[in-house]
Amino acid sequence: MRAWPAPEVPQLPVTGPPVALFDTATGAKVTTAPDGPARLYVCGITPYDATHMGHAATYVAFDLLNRAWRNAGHEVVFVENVTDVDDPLLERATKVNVDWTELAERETELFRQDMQALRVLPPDHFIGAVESIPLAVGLIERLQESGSVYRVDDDLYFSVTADPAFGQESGFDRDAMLEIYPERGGDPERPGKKDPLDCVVWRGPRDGEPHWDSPLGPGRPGWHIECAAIAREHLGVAFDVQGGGSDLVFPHHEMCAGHAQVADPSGPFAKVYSHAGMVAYDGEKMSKSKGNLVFVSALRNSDVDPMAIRLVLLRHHFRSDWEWLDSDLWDAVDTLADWRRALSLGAGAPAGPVVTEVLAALADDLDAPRAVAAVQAWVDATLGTTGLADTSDEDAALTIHALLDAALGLAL
Ligand code: 5CA
Ligand code: ZN
Repeated sequence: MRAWPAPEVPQLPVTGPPVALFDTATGAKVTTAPDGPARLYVCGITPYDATHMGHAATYVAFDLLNRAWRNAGHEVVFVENVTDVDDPLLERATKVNVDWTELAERETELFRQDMQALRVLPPDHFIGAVESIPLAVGLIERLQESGSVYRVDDDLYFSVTADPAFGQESGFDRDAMLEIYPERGGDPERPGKKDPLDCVVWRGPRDGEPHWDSPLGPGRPGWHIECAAIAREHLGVAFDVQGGGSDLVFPHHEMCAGHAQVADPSGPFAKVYSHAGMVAYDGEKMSKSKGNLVFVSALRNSDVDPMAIRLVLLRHHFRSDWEWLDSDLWDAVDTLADWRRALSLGAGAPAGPVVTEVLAALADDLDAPRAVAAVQAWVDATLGTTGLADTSDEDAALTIHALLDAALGLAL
């Protein structure tokens, strides 16, 4: 499907360092070393409601990775899916009595506008679950050939034991998996399964649900096979980074890895699994099912500067869990007013060390709070609030302006 228009990104005069990321699978920081273009897959939205701050935080985090790679001199191939057919979308469509395809199209369009406003670079391939059904069917057929798929009534299940590396992505032990599985769309109690952790890859037709004809029989793909199939098709084996929120560590990314690794055991699904922390509101994880939401579009409709929203997100390390506070938004608005004032002076404190520090911070597991602090120190020095400003750099504002845009996605 169509993505959203790409913003202009300035080219920086210096090259940033190699990008390191914390990897969920190994529990260690790993320096990414793309072999050719850097290959990134980020799990996209299930479009049944508007983009909330949790989604925005996750997509801005991986946008920082995209930018850090580009600033380090890499080309990037970025793929993102849209889960435009799945249980929560169908349930919501039924509840509000709207055609599920209309709901999905409407919310996907709103997401595009939100991402554009936040200056998130668009994916090169923005792929819907429905349009990728042939890919999912192809992958399931390959899994059938390897003997890792079995039938329960009209549904097809994947045997998790077929992947010797099953469990390595999340690092969860079996008890932890069994506890969390039913909370995240799993069906451990379904009679007829060989292992309670096995997951559905093809769901036979149900009354009132859409289904498609296929060589597997009529039905629709499971959630995990969707991302595994799209990522394999567009990024191949052992791509650089699989990204998403930490609520996807298990089962989603574990199952995706399982499907892909059984289909092609020549390498891991992804080299690094990177996960963003959860954003809370009113003391609980912000989620469509709980309804404790702050929407990007609602703030945009109230004339809030999207760059202020982006700055609030950047002030939290992407891997930490944090709570959205409305007061932080107004702080960010004030901060941006200071930053714009400093940039309007033209000359300012030396910009070179700020460029080095911001690129180094972002290349070190996307440490945006450290990058923001470096910019703030430059603004303070330039505005003379911390001691004497050294206004020896005539082009400081131009340099910082380009840096903010290229590295942090803040166009001021
Ligand atoms: N369509 C699937 C992924 S294939 C899905 O999880 N969709 S979603 O709409 O529920 O979430 C979209 C992305 O936002 C996922 O990466 C998810 O991990 C992330 N996300 C959801 N809620 C939050 C939150 N409260 N804080 C941070 N990230 C979140
Ligand atoms: Zn996914």
